[in-house]
Amino acid sequence: LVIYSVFLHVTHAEAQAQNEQRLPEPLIQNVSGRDTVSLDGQWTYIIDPYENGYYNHRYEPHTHGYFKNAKMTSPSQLLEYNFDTADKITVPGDWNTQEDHLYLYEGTVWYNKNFTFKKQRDQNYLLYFGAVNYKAIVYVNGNKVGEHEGGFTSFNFDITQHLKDGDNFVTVKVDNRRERDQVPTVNTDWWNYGGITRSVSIVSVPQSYLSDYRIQLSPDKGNTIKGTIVLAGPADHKGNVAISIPELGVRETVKVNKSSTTTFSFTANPALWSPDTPKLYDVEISYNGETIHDRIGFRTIETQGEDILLNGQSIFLKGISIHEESPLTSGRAWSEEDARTLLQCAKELGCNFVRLAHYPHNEHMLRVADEMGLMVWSEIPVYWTVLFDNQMVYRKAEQQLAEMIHRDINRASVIMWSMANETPSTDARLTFISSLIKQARQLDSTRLITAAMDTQSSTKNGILIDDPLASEVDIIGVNSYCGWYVSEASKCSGLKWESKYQKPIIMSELGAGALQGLHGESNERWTEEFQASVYIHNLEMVDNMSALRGLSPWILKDFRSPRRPLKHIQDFWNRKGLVSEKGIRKKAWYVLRDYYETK
Ligand code: GCB
Repeated sequence: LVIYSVFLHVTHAEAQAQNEQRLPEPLIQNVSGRDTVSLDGQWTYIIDPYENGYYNHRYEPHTHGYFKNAKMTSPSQLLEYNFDTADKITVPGDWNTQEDHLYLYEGTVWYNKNFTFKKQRDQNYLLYFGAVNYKAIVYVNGNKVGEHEGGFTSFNFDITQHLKDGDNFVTVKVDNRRERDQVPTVNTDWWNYGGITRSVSIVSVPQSYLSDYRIQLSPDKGNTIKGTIVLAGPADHKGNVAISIPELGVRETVKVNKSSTTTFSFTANPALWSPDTPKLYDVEISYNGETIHDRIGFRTIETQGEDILLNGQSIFLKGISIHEESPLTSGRAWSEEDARTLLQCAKELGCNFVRLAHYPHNEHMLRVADEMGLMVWSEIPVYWTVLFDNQMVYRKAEQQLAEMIHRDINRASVIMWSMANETPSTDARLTFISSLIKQARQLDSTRLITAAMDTQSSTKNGILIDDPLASEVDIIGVNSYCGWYVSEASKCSGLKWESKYQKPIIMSELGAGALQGLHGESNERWTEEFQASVYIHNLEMVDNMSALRGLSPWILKDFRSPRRPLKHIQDFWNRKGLVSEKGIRKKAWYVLRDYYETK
């Protein structure tokens, strides 16, 4: 499994101007378990709505753009930017909630950070970004080292040849403009937070290094741990990879030859990971002088008819949907503390499952979910109406899918990959998502595939799940807003659901909006009573769905959305949270919590 950061958006002119050919680089896994130098903290930034630091007045790429970080060397010199006197911004973090004038900004912002460095002999250095929304062009000491598209996945570039002993600087052109041919496309229901939204670090690796590994319980043999190791780097691959799991008495040596991928398997009897006993094992993997630390849980996941089996046992997924928004700072969430607060909130609701909507969340979320025993639905932002008949768009979606799977392949919590949310039932979309599914299964045959669908048909007394996409997935996700966008709450309990497919169903969304603290009758929209009533009736409804194996109502916490302008009620917040943006519980919280207590 080797995933490459693809340079999707280099125009001919750009390529000429930069005049460079770079080989794609393997994506590195588990950066927190390696030797790193953090570049988090204060950076300086320049807002550049006209991309003046990139293009000249003929709209050709500059050879001396802002990435050169030029300094005045004589009093007569004309220089119209200066990172040394520019304003400061914190990385990681979105720009929208750090500066009032950036709240609604969409466009280019240049980031710069000065740092000192000391190189070690025979080491290679990878500059790693947890995520940059949406497009990043990265320079080290004025030299372009690569670019990346996609706002929620990690990427890295080998910067060894550009890094010096002593003073260095890294410059990033970040552009969060929404475009029709992007993934996601222009139209979503969440805030388009721009910036370097996750951590940045320099990872030190040997000349031949382990870029990627997977270690998991064999799906078919209970007492076997199987794995793959992938090597990368400029030097030849040779020697041994040592894998140790001290608590299991495992000390395995895997011989590598020149080829970059080696598989292995060994006997072991780990205690299985589950929400009740989220057992994780310390794992150490050593190769060529580098030792990588991880904590890995072992479990199996499969479906059988309409059942979902965790470690061979049928389970019901008591879930909640979550956006990656901080309960602490009210911007994009990125920290371990954010992850703990959000997931603890889900635990208090009685959840054993979270749907991380609608894009890959930061790695802390998955690691904390591993620890807390929360099963995870992880998704790529193929949302609503991306350009399904466009090959380039497909490649962008596939790249994000590969990057998501690659990063979290060793997380026991992740039990399913979601390909899409609420896409229209057309032929082009079916082809597009079916290809994604094929790709996902190739990259990871050990997890389940799902997609959230809102394309059911009406029947005389209910709803029929008949979307052809449902025949492609392992678990059918259904988004349905009975009592909010359609019908009335009291009519929902009687709705009869049928499915053409013998597969487990998850009600991946249901819900209603309420302004926390607003009270009234249960038929008064925006009151907590209205929301609670929608929940009461929908929970009665889902109890009659025979193939239902879980739910993840919409949503844990109110979240920012430009689609929600209603003054004094929404004020640009989607109010379907069970808790307010400040974390205060609404009535519907207790309805769902009580329901989960009975399950
Ligand atoms: C949906 C979408 C979700 C929206 C939600 C809503 O169906 O999947 O992203 O935020 O409805 O509030 O309308």
